[in-house]
Amino acid sequence: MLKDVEITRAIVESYMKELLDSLTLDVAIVGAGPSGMVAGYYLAKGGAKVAIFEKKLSIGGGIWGGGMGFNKIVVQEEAREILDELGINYKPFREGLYVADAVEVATTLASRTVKAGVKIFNMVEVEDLVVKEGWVCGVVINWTPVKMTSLHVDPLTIEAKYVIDSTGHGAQVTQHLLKRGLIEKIPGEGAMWAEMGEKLTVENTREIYPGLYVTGMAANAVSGAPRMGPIFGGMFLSGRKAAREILKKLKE
Ligand code: 48F
Repeated sequence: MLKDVEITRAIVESYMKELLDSLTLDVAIVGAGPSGMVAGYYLAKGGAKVAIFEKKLSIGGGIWGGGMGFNKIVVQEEAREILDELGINYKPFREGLYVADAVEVATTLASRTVKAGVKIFNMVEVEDLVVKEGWVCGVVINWTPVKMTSLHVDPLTIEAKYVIDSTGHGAQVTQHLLKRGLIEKIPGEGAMWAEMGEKLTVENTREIYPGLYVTGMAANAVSGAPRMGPIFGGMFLSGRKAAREILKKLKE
């Protein structure tokens, strides 16, 4: 016999177990877009305890729509090995430039990330950072519907050795440091220039404040570097770079 309340118990018990297990993390990633998920994948593969908090119901960020809703994304040679590592198919467009199906990229990347051991909490918005003595050491979370309806409901807290701002164009998480005067400015992304934007998104992937890394478009937004449109190699390389740097520090 299938009891209705049994379904509820199965969901509540298993969710709460995972939430309790994620209260203390090696790395809390904010945003399940391409750079955040790739970072999560490599961190988990490297043995780190990592969770991603995504405010939307769906994961994938800007992957799904490709360019203007034409659901294809472009990836350059430098990032091809990441597609291979993840088992994502692609077709050469010309030498050194490849096209992948946006739906396959979003679903396969999400699947590989979760199977690597990353817990993704969707519908959870990071509304602030925990900062103590000049070090970012956690995130402040709330349900997205609470934020959307502006209900007066206090949030909860997750402790993490490192936080990654993978929130894309707005650098939502780093904004909290700016508003408190802990960093000087966030210039915002520059005008479209794919080649430069792709190069700089990887260069700008860094620890912007003790304990806080930026990846992907957030890395360019905090550095005033160009946007690049639907080419994604830089996003993947940025996520991998942040993961590698954090793994090194976690082992120190
Ligand atoms: O924007 P997004 O895809 O970030 P990305 O990894 O990739 C950018 C590309 O998609 C594309 C591009 C070039 O290739 O320019 O735009 O830099 O994903 C960011 C994710 O963060 C979530 C948001 O819903 C999206 O899924 N997000 C944003 N703010 C918050 C958040 C927040 N405060 N809490 C939780 N999730």
